Amino acid sequence: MASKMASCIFCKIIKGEIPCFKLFESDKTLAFLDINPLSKGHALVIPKIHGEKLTDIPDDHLTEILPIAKKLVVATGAQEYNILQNNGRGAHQEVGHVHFHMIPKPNAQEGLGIGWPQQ
Ligand code: DGP
Repeated sequence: MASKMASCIFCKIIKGEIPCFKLFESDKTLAFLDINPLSKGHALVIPKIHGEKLTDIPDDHLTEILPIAKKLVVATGAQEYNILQNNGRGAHQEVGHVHFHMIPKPNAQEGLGIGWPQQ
């Protein structure tokens, strides 16, 4: 586990070793813009504790995730959006640290950026 954490991109983002456009942070949760967005405002919400799949993460490290995803949806003004979470290579997971995508639909973003902190 320790070696996986050392090489984990999202653990490096959490530690501030790799920059990100931060949207929310607490002791257990981080949200930031996806580097390869499917639409403007595409964000990732992650538990700070390292785990590859959802089943690796203790329940008490997941409690903020969906409420934060909801807040980000509201901040974008999007009326249509996807919340997506991939587990395993065969399920299109590229980064081996649990993350929830919040993907606003491209045609519903008039409010994008309002209320979001600058990096
Ligand atoms: P998934 O296929 O569900 O594992 O999605 C991984 C996402 O992570 C993908 O949309 C791109 C994003 N991503 C990968 N590396 C970085 C990074 O260094 N910074 C940021 N902000 N996002 C990243």
